Amino acid sequence: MIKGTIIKGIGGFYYVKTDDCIYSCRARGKFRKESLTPMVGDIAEIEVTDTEKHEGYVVNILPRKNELFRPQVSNIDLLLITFAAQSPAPSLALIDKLTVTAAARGIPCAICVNKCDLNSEIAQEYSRIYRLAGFEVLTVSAETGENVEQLKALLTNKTTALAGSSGVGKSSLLNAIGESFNLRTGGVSDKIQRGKHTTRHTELFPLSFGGFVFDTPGFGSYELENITYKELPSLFPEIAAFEGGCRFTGCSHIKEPDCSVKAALLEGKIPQSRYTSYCELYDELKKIKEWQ
Ligand SMILES: Nc1nc2c(ncn2[C@@H]2O[C@H](COP(=O)(O)OP(=O)(O)OP(=O)(O)O)[C@@H](O)[C@H]2O)c(=O)[nH]1
Ligand SMILES: [Mg+2]
Ligand SMILES: [Zn+2]
Repeated sequence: MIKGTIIKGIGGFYYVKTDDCIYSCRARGKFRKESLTPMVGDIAEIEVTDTEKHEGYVVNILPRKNELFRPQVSNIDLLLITFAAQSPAPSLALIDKLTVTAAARGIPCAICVNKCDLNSEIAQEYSRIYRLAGFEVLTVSAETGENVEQLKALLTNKTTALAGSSGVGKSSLLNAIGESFNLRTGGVSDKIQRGKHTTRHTELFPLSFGGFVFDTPGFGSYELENITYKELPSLFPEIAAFEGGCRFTGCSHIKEPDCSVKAALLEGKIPQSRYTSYCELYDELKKIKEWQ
């Protein structure tokens, strides 16, 4: 039995990179029985069936440090939530769902605002919002190379997954860091300002300067999973930071009087867009709870 990392999964085959080479493997039937699906990023134990053709079976998956279902990745150190300053215009609601999901799963995240060449003013505004919310933010351009050195520094010596909508430039950014990945990139449709879903599969790449990075397919929408409205305040770090002073314990920070979170919002210490996302998600999650 040998050990390797699943770097790609396509059509029932898992590509497992060991110290020597890449094996294409199927998963043993026990995975179906245990309803456990191998994920890109997993450390797998494989049984080699053909040493020349580099084929085998995945027979075991080592316990995951963490996992995300969208994008589907495991064992990451950082989720780099990526969006474009414009083209496509970002949905901050979607970005905030990603930060909440990462927080719920205990995964550190940072924000990458790409295409700052197209509108540096608005890129700075997004940067201000997410810095105020407590995140590390990069404003970059895959096109001009602006701050790509900072991106490389952030990626060094850790395993990072780029995540975000289609067309924001995830693959372009990985091409821009100079690692000869030659990833396919696609345009953004003019009419509806949406990406073309160019990247179809999640893939894990080694970095020559140390570390690993996942390129992932972009999404059009994003839904929260397995999160309750009660835990939502703790998943917005900038809200959690102020909630100690509310008059009511269990304050929702929406309608109650004497709420220290709303006071912080009025003082400009919490970004308005983040608070709006919080209120929308709170209502959404509360409805789910009421149905059940
Ligand atoms: N102006 C400008 N265009 C960019 C920049 N980065 C990427 N693009 C363009 O944006 C389009 C989409 O880029 P991709 O790298 O394919 O985007 P992606 O996030 O990988 O998209 P999916 O694979 O569909 O999820 C391409 O036409 C790129 O040339 C940038 O910094 N500035
Ligand atoms: Mg891509
Ligand atoms: Zn409150």
